[in-house]
Amino acid sequence: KVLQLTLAVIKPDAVAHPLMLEALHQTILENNFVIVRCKDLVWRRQDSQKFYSEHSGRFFFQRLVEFMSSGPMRAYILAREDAISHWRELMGPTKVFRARYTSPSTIRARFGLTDTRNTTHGSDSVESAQREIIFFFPEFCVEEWMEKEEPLFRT
Ligand code: DAT
Ligand code: MG
Repeated sequence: KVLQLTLAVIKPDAVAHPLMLEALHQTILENNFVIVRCKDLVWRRQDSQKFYSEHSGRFFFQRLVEFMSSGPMRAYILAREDAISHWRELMGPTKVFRARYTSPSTIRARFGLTDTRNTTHGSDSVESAQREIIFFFPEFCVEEWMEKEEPLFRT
């Protein structure tokens, strides 16, 4: 198993509720993720459109863009063994109602409001993690971090 970085985002619906934000932050810590970077930010519509461009044309795209630029979000770079799949497992299925049915203990099942307002984002592959980390943290260099910091996790 290898150390990975992933991008995790707490979306505006969850940031709007301080106790939910705190619960999600605790979930990150309890699951042995190292918080490499963390910041709060607000997207403009253009940021939403660019980040989710793969979904442009889908019926939910406008709703998604409006929602993601509707208020503050919190973004994390998280490090852990298998960080990408582990965070996705904790989030559960994209669709909140499916999540409640199939995996009720997941984040989206517990806190999600609708299929769009589903509380959290997580990268889904090594390539998307790299791209999304740069999207949120343009000053962060993944290669440099791996070179300098990754050895510390082995000792
Ligand atoms: P994920 O966030 O699990 O990677 P995705 O990449 O397929 O899911 O979609 C991105 C976001 O778009 C998702 O978190 C919420 C929204 N979305 C996806 N499918 C949807 C649907 N069928 N109805 C409403 N919103 C949807
Ligand atoms: Mg996705």
